[in-house]
Amino acid sequence: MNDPLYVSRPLIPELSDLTALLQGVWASQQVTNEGSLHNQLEVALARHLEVSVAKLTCNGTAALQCALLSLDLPRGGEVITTPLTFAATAHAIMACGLTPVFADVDEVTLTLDPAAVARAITERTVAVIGVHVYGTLCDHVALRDICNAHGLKLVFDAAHAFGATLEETPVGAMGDLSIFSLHASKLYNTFEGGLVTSTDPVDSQRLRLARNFGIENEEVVRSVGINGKMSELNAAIGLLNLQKYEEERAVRSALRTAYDRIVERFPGLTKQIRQVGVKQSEQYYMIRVDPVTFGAGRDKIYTRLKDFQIFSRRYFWPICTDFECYRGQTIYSVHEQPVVEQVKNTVLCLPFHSGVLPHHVEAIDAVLQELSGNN
Ligand code: T4K
Repeated sequence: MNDPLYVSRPLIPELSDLTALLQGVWASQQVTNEGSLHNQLEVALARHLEVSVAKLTCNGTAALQCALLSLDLPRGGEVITTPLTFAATAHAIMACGLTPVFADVDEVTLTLDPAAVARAITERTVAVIGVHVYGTLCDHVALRDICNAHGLKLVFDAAHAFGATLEETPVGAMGDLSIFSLHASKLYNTFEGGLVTSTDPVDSQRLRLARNFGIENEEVVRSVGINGKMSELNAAIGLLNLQKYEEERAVRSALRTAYDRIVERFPGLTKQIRQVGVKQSEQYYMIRVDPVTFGAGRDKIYTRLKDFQIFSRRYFWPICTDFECYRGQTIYSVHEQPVVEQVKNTVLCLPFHSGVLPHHVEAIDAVLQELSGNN
């Protein structure tokens, strides 16, 4: 039996490098609460992502919560987002005492459709969260225009888009705030971790308050906050992985090209869009399967790959409005049937990391050939 091949594989630093870096932490006994490595990593990430503010958190969900808390939005306000995302996006809105409202996705990019957002706006709307899903970037200019016109805050969930750029614009500089997940499943990771970025230095102190219970000093709690802090252990991993990350990204970029060549051969399969002027984060490789034209549905491919110990993922099916907690909520759309209701049954993420070897790619190709032959 082959070793299992998963959709993600964490980038892990050398253990000897990690223990060397942790010597100082052990000596100082400052293991969390804005320790030295944590602060070094914030400086390094701000430089790397070309933003003036980069605030670390203990995970991407906490980053979303800290971002929303830092904006001081009125309780019960509505936040428009996409249902084609990880549960965390909607849950973070709820956890901050706000209400998620779902809008449809664009047919091509699968990111939040600005026209659908415009339909979802009410007098209670306070913010929009766009998700750069699979690393495909939202139309940040159109979303900005809508938000400006209605006085709304704009946040980007860039959990999948670390390091992406659109021409001169780094992803972390889009919107009012952007959040990143640095979870082990992410190309650039700290095992568990998150990050909020901004181009406005004023946000720095608000975000620090939000991730540390709102504590300003020993005597003053300024605002509502959570424990969203990153430990020195995670920061050490982050510093070391920052040195290794571009190498992994280059491997994935080559794998994307190899996958694209295969996918292009099959009518009924659509490869993930390559956006003009975008340097991709290389977080996920997503395909869409049209069961009629291809000859088999997405689930058949998913199941058959498992026979070869290849574990693809149907991210993000089920979508948020299929979850019990959001079921029945409207998906605002400019179409009679929301695009996302059809798309959710067609998306499949293939294993995408440097552990994917030529024989894995051949096995995936063979499965596609076998199933497409079932026409
Ligand atoms: N916004 C968006 C758009 C997100 O996608 C996410 C997280 C967030 C916000 C919230 O960020 P965090 O709070 O999580 O930082 C995984 C991740 O746990 C989650 O971070 C991620 N998105 C989501 C898309 O994927 P699962 O339930 O699919 O994880 P799991 O355990 O099945 O891992 C996926 C594969 O990765 C496994 O098949 C094997 C491999 N793996 C995973 C881990 C944890 C490893 O090889 N080693 C590991 O240690 O959610």
